[in-house]
Amino acid sequence: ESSLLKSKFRACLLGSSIGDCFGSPYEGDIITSGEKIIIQRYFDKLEDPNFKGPYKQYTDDTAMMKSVAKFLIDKPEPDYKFLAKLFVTEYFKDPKRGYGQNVVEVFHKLKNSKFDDIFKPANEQFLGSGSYGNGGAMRVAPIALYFYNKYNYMLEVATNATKITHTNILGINGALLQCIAISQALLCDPETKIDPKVFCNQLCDKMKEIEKVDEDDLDATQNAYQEKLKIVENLLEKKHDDKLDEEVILHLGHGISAYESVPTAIYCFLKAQNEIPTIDTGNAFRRTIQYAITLGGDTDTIACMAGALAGAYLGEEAINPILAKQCELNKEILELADNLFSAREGL
Ligand code: 8NA
Ligand code: MG
Ligand code: MG
Ligand code: MG
Repeated sequence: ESSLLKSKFRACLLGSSIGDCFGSPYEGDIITSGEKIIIQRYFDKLEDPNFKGPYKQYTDDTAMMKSVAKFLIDKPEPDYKFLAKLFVTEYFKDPKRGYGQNVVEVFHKLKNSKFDDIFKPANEQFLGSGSYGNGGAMRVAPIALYFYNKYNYMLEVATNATKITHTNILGINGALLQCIAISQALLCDPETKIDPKVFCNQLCDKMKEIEKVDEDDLDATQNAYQEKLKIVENLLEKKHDDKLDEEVILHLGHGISAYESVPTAIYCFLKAQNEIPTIDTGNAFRRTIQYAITLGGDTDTIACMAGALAGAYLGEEAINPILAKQCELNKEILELADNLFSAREGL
């Protein structure tokens, strides 16, 4: 039904930005069990209707996701030069939003070359190997929503939108995995519990197609995400204790590379559909974001990706409006989601 779909669009983009805004104060931290209690209180406060504090500010994750949404809304056909200009304009308008080092260099090169070849600057980074950061994945949500029923085209657009800044195969495939996971979550009925095994296996089958390479290309990264998804599945079967979080960090990661963060976000999303002993809330959306943050590391980006998945699955009813109001751009993000939904009509 179209009202459920619209609610999922709104919750996906809002969930993404909530994860970014709430996770950002903890970015780069190692979270001890004492700090997990502090994070529980932090969320309790954010849900308290009497709590008055400054907005939680958004970072590069939301800034770039906004540009991707605009790119789809404003033009009938994907125009990647337009997207590159949106990224660069947004960056120079407000550069202090925690962008990655490499990506800033790409923005300068794009600007100085007058957007002559928009894929060239990213291609030149890291001695030609390109960035494997999670920047492509953190901003991919609008593409997953917009093209959720045009699978092959969705992959093409997500690939090109990523390659403006990230050309390493791990950066691209990480963005594709997050994109596929969102479109899959979007199609799940929020009234029915997701079977994590089925969800992971579906993702794994799709990554098998994507990671398929020439037989003579024995690149060690060719099964990278399929292997990670198997670890996700295994970890989801284990009983929760403090040691398990350490295992998650060790085997899935919590870093700024796509490889060490996209599977982690998927794990957080699936795990949080059930109770987690260290997190006191009955709300699966909050649990997803809060759990992602308690893993530490690249908290804003992992919570952003996990939040997009939870929103796409659960819809807007699952997001406490009091909590959402603490997020700097909450109104603007919902407007973007509505415009994205409308722009799809006739597609
Ligand atoms: P990016 O493309 O600049 O990549 C991020 C970083 O990953 C780079 O600066 C490098 O250090 C490293 N990296 C990526 N590819 C390679 C490679 N091929 N060889 C060696 N090193 C490489 O930025 P992005 O857009 O992917 O963003 C990734 C993360 O950085 C996001 O979390 C974003 O919020 C940002 N960020 C993270 C932190 C943090 O402490 N976790 C702090 C500030 C910014
Ligand atoms: Mg960020
Ligand atoms: Mg940041
Ligand atoms: Mg980050």
